Amino acid sequence: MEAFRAALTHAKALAPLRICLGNVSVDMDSVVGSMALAYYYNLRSKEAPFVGVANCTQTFFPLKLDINSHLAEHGLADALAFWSQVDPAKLQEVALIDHNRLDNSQEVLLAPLVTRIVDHHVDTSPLYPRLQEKQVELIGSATTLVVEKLLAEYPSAIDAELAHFLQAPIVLDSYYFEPSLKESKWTDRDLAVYKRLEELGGQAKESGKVQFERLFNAITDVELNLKLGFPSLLVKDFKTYFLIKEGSLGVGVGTIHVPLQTMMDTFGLPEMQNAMDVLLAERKTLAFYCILTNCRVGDTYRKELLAYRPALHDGDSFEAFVACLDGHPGFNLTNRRDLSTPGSRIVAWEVGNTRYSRKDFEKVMTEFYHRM
Ligand SMILES: [Mn+2]
Repeated sequence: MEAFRAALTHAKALAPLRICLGNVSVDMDSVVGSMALAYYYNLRSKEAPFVGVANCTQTFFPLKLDINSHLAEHGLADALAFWSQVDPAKLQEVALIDHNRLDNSQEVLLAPLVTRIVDHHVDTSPLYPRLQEKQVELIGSATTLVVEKLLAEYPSAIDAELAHFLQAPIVLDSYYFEPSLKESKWTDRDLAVYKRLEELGGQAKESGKVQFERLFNAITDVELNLKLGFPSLLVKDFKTYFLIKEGSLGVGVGTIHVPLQTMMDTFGLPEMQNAMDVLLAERKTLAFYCILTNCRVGDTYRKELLAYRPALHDGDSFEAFVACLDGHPGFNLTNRRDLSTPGSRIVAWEVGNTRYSRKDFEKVMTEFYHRM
């Protein structure tokens, strides 16, 4: 861990020339994955070091309760850089981790600099002119792919503490290898990598199950989430999907770990509507906003989906979007409710197939686009 900490802290202290950039949802996989990938590249080459970069501002990052506690626990709070600290004019090279298509806001700026991709999402990448290495495999965690590389080429680089650090996204993304989520949230490759990290001492401090429970509770605690306020919940775990009309009109999807009814009781629908309007006005390329709730009820998970159209947006494409969601066999949406207020359209459902996740919005959007 000492070498990992020293290498990344040193790289961050220099003006970043080469970065490993996680996706804009800034989840554990993106953050740990970007740091691990930077470490791997820096072991492989002594050129200008790669820096692990969280794809957000430094002021946004405290919303990520689980990741902040994970970095602090391992003394790595100073080893991670933020996108807001990077001077794009000085950048020479970008490696994408945990996404293969740049966020719309970064596409023009960074596409000419992308040389490497390590990811586990559906490949929707454009042709990057300088791309040299690309690994896109549909497994549970992008971090699994990076740890596989470290284990194969630099096995002695992972000590017990680093093993414990690296296994966090794998236990989280897989819901600690929840059997019903096999093949959707984890695969045998994720499990094999986790077992190797366990053998290297990742279990010494606490079991993977305990680590999962602790981190998962930091993300999903309803009280802690409500305290953040609704505008923060909208962007805390937020991703945009831009296949509609090839990038001109997108959908933002926020995952929120609070039931819809609890949010409506706490904040009230008018305040929620107002916050979504503000967000959509700020991000001019977004047409609609969706909330995907994900809450644990005992040993099972309950998911709900809400689709929102602000007053000023064209109604026809929203109705087409809602129809696409409604009939989508993947989500298997049930119990449709119309929560529209004067001036806005709000439709909410229960998600019948709780194995379906936000990641699957890529498939939904592709289908929606082809219908239009
Ligand atoms: Mn991921």
